[in-house]
Amino acid sequence: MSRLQLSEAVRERVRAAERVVVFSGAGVSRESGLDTFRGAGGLWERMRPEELATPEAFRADPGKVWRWYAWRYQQAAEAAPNPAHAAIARLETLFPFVMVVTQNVDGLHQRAGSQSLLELHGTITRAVCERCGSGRDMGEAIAESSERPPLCSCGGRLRPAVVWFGEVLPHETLVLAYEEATFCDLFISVGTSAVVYPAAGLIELAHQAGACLIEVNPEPTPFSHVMDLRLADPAGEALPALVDAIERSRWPPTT
Ligand code: BJW
Ligand code: ZN
Repeated sequence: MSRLQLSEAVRERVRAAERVVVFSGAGVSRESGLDTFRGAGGLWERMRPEELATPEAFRADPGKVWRWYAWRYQQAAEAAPNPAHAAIARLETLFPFVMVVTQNVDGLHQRAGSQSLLELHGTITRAVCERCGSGRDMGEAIAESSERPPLCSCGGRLRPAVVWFGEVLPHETLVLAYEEATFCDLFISVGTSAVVYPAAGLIELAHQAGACLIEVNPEPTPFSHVMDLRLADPAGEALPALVDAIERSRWPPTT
């Protein structure tokens, strides 16, 4: 993407911003080779969500669900963060407070260097016991048993530490995310279809709170019409250009 020129209005709001939230979804990891869920080529085109991403699916066929997550764990482990993850991490050098609120479970934001991160839908890097809740490394659990979920020492079954449909999101994480969205000055939504709740409600919150809203997504979303700026390019191109433009708009510093 060529040099990005922000409008005068967005430039001023970015220049004055102190608190930033980056809200990310599967599209941010697309250029790392990981599949999105919805849309052309997405995971749900091949598999139905209710067969894989619900507690009922796990109860009905634990081996099938475990093998699917073992495959996705392997993919994520072999993937590398892309320029979008790197640009998001770079924001922490430009603003006093940055929080990445991700729906992704792949661990790529951490590996790109983002320090402040809320994982709304959990992580694929951990497994957790269904019965006693004790956790362990997902890679070790898969190495022990790749075909079906291994058992915990308490006799319970291990499952990936992710949030399935119908399950509640981790309470403290969600409360913190609500706070960040309510008090941020700049909210950047990237690579999410923004249809899964309560996560997508963060956009509504930031909008109601009067934050400057930027969306990075080749496709429109239900929130595109409220955005102050929409970049309809792949995140790996748009985000480095956006963060460059943000950096220029914040120079020289006001203090
Ligand atoms: C690019 C790109 C590039 C492509 N660059 N962009 C209110 C209304 C309606 C329904 C509900 C509601 N509240 C709750 C619900 C039910 C349900 C829900 O939201 N359903 C809707 C789908 C209809 N929500 C839940 O069940 C949640 N729990 C809950 O609400 O508990 C309370 C409760 C419990 C019991 C009873 C009642 C209430 C839990 C949701 C958990 C979601 N889990 C998953 C799986 C996680 C584990 C795993 O990874 O396997 O999370 S589903 C899946 O969707 C995953 C994602 O995190 C999530 C969001 O998807 P995301 O990231 O947006 O990806 P995509 O694929 O949808 O979009 C990718 C985008 O990228 C696209 O727009 C592309 O254009 C774009 N893109 N290339 C930039 N290069
Ligand atoms: Zn246990």
